[in-house]
Amino acid sequence: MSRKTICIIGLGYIGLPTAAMFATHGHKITGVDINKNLVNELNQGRVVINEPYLDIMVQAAVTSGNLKAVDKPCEADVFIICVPTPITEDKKADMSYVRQATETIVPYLRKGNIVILESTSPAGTTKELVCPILEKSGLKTGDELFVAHSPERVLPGQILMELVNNNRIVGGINKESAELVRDLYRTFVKGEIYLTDATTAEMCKLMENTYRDVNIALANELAKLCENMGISAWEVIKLCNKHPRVNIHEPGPGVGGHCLAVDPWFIIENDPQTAQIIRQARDVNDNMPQHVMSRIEEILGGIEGKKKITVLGITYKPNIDDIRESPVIRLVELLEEKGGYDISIVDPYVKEFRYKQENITKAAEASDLIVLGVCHREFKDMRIGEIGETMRHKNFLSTKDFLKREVFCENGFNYFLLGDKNMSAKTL
Ligand code: SAJ
Repeated sequence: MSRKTICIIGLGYIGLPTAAMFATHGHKITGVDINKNLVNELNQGRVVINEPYLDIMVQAAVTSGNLKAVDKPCEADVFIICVPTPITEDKKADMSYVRQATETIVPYLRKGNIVILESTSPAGTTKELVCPILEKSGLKTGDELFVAHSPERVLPGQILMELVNNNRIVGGINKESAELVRDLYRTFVKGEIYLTDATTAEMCKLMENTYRDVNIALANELAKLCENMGISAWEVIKLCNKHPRVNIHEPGPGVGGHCLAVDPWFIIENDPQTAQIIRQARDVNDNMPQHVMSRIEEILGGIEGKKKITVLGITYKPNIDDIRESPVIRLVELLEEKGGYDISIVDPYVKEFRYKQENITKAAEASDLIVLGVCHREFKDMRIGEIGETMRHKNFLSTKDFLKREVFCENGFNYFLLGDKNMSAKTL
């Protein structure tokens, strides 16, 4: 494809890697963001988000002159909208950023331009919200202005690799739009690119994340069932997954992040009467921190007075610094609301957080319980014997089957695992 000028609105977790990718493949990119600090840093080749190798790629893109950041859109061949679509308190899609972003590009649109919505959006957004705004330019969408939804599908922690290798869906408002957008992404996408209509593409994105959310809810329900039955959900899952058509997900303290805990609500909002399973799954997953809290109360039930709990890991998933919608933080809030707990937190990925300490042994001093919230790789080989020495009561509750139970038992711990019978050193 010939060299294009591309204006990318929103330089967050998706917009920035996408901008860097297009820029290092020869296109000329203007990145637009309302965050002045981000714009300034970027123009110096610096990145404010933490994603492996992104800093190197952005620096290369800025140095080459193919990427610059500004705070207002400008004329271009292509416009890509990558702004957030959060949910409101009452779980409705907040489309204000998409609406605003679309409005800001209207004065710069010219005949023959391409507009792509990448933000995860309720089904129907491209046709019913974006296109009517774009037509204020006087250009006819589908004819003079080519419009598509092409959802991002990348996993935080491996964004650059997945941008290139994942299959991609392009949903055009008509065939020509879809084909033009496919040709553009071909610049760097090595995976397959599948064409469809815009509303189908929007629903695909929502359903991919909903599929995962519902399956995690199923695993969490299994965890609770197994606890009641006195067997291990982890063993059940391991064995079930030997079946060629079964893939049970992992239970855990809940579902976090800005995708799985959000996107299913866009489907529910559209048709709450029909989206029954999706709604229940959301409730099951949202209730997991409460479930972990009950297990904590059970374990510490016999201890009088104030209790100390050390929490290991508070991000929404392992080996990243993102704490958005983290279920472990919800658990910390539940402990605070309940009261009567001293809390200490260790998380090597999070720079600052209340109760945060750097060293596990120090943090665990005089603790009655350690809770493993997130399986950061740094926790794999912690010296549990040494840590246990300073604790008041040697209790360990793991929300994931990540560590070796035997090591805890050898060191005199009561080891508890979410989704498993209440097994302690004494009952082993
Ligand atoms: N989790 C479980 N059990 C599991 C898997 C995950 O409890 O078996 C939890 C994690 O601990 C975490 C949450 O789910 O709290 C979400 O983590 P994740 O790794 O499943 O997904 P995200 O939110 O980081 O990224 C997802 C991805 N979607 C799918 O895998 C279908 C990614 O490809 C999307 O691009 C991203 O959402 C997005 O931006 O929509």
